[in-house]
Amino acid sequence: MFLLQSLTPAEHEVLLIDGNARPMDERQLVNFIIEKKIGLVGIGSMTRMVARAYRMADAIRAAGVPVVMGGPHITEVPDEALGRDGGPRHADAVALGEADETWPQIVADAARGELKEIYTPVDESGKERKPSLQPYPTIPWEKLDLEQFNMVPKVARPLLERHANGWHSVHLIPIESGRGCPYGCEFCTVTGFFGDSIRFRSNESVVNELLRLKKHARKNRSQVIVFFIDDNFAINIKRTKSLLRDIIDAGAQLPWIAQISANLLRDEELVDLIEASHGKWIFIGMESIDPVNLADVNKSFNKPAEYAAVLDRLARRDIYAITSFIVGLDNDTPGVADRTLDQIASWPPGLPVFGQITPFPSTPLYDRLLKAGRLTRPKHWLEFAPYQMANTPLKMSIDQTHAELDKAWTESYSPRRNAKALEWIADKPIKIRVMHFAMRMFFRGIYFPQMTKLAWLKLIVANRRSIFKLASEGIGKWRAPKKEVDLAAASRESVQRAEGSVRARSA
Ligand code: B12
Ligand code: SF4
Repeated sequence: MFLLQSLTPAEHEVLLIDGNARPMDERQLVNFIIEKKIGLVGIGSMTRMVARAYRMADAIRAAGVPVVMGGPHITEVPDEALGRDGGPRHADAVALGEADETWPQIVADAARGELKEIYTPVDESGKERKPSLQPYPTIPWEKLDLEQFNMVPKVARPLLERHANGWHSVHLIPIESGRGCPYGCEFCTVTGFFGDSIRFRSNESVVNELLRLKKHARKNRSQVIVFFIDDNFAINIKRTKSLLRDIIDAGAQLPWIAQISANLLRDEELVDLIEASHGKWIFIGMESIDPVNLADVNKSFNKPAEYAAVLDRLARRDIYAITSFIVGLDNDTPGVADRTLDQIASWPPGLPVFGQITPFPSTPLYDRLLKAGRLTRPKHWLEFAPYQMANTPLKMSIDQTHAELDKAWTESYSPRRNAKALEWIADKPIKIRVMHFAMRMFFRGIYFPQMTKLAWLKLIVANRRSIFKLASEGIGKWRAPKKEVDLAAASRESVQRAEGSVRARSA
């Protein structure tokens, strides 16, 4: 949405609301729209939140304000939003595919009251046109109100403002350096959506964006962490290395996170450059430790036998991984959680995340399961339920799959595993261990929502031993330099006293 905002013709003002960061119900949203005199509402959504997006769209349209919808889900099933599949209509217009070029046109049409139903990015001959990303618009981060995107819980901000330089305000800023991934994993929408043509921004444009963000963070005494949202940030290793070198040469390093597939992390030089450019966390779609499962979903380029070496290569440079697994693949049987957890325990610690296999519309997986009559909820998104299967697995039941998923999450973030993770990195600086522990607490919340103070309190009590250990060591370290300073001052004083008495005696 930051990108579309910056592509909006200058005479229009754009207000951004992230439904995750600033949730509103239908009435609140409509009141906001009326109060701000908004003339056109654009809604983007992933499949999992589209039912909510439709509810919002219905309420906005009922209030007489036109709605345009776009994004991956709308592109995959546009008839649904337009009510052409027998269901109710939710949008006045839909933008299919990448809307970089169609959005300004949509806004102009809406301003004239001539909104069309479907906007498709095509060239003069009617062929789909993908934005080249060169040139790339400037996103004016300095001018945007990022308050709704501050990741630090409100209760913790005053304390951190006083004691932790800049950590009261932490922003995870999404930056794309390129689009597209040609690998075509069976469950993934990316190859279908962005096409297998990979496009990159120029190094210069990415470096300039980082430099501006760095300056902004320094000025505001806040922390900026960059999320390179490319689906496979090292898909062209040569180009990624050249970008990272340019970032280092320009001094544009900010802590960053990116998604890179395991096969591309064999390259030592690449990992060296990731470290030097301040890459901290790499999201790796491991999916499964079973090569049969990986072959089934067209992801045989993942080699489970090398996962440990890849994670070790990263951990040696203080880079850790968010390791993502899918439960319910065709070769999974009861006990898959335990088998996976055993493997994970033998690797350097990371942040494992687990999801059930999900047939997203328009993916090869969806078509295969549909043909095989295995979709139990063919329109699962309209009755969205977190972590619930929408198809029958082959070698276990749906209930068994849910139980495996639950086991994987429960055990991965148990106080015992959290303590073990800290033990594994016991020789690392305290800063790294505190960060690791904090990330574990937050990542647990993906599956076990931690929305109340009580939930956090329970979590703290359960992990009290690890917290106590870190806190006592941290306080010791914090006081140590102070003690050193005190000792240095005392010895300076005694030297001065001694010198004074020597001078006095000689006089
Ligand atoms: C960043 C990201 C996240 C972030 C989201 C942060 C945020 N709030 O933005 C995080 C890490 C939290 C995340 C989580 C998840 N994600 Co995600 N994520 C992405 C990622 C990598 C980048 C999104 C992005 O900004 N792209 C760049 C912009 C330019 O592209 P775009 O968003 O598609 O927008 C363009 C067009 O779609 C269109 N457009 C989009 N919206 C609108 C709206 C209007 C009005 C118009 C006109 C046009 C328009 O115009 C834009 C410019 O061309 C995409 C993959 C990808 N490369 O897109 C996956 C992706 C969106 N995620 C996906 C999934 C599945 C998830 C999870 C469900 C994973 C999981 N199993 O838990 C979770 C859900 C989290 C939740 N509860 O909200 C899928 C969605 C598939 C689908 N059909 O819904 C994607 C496509 C990845 C994939 N492998 O298939 N994700
Ligand atoms: S490597 Fe990742 S982004 Fe590329 S097709 Fe596979 S899952 Fe999708």
